[in-house]
Amino acid sequence: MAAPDREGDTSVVTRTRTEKKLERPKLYRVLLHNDDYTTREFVVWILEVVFHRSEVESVQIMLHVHNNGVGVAGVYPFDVAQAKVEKVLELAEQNEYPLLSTLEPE
Ligand code: TYC
Repeated sequence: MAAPDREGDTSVVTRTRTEKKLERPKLYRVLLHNDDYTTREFVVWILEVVFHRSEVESVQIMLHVHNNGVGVAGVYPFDVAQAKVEKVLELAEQNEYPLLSTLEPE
C-alpha cells in the first residue's frame, strides 16, 4: 500500500502496480469431444501441433476422449484457450473432420 497523498482534509490511497500484477488470470479448459468419424491419428496430430503435447501424452488424451466422450487438451488464460479452440476447428474443417472443441472455466 502506498503512502496517502494529503491535500487539505482529504487523503487518497493509491494501489501500487505490484499489487495489481499479483491477480491471477482466470483459466479455461480446452476440451476435445469424441465423434465416430475423426481418425485417431488426426486427433493425436492436433494434440501435438496445437497443444504441444508429446506423442505419448497425445495418444493418452486421444484414448481418454475416445473412451469417455470428452477430455482436456490443455488449460490456458481465456485468449489463448479461445485461439486454440479456433485453430482446432479450422484444421478440422480443412481436413473435413467433425472434431469438436469447446472451452469451460476451470
Ligand atoms: N472415436 C474416434 C474413432 O474411433 C477417435 C476420436 C478420438 C475422435 C477423440 C475424436 O476427440 C476425438 N476414430
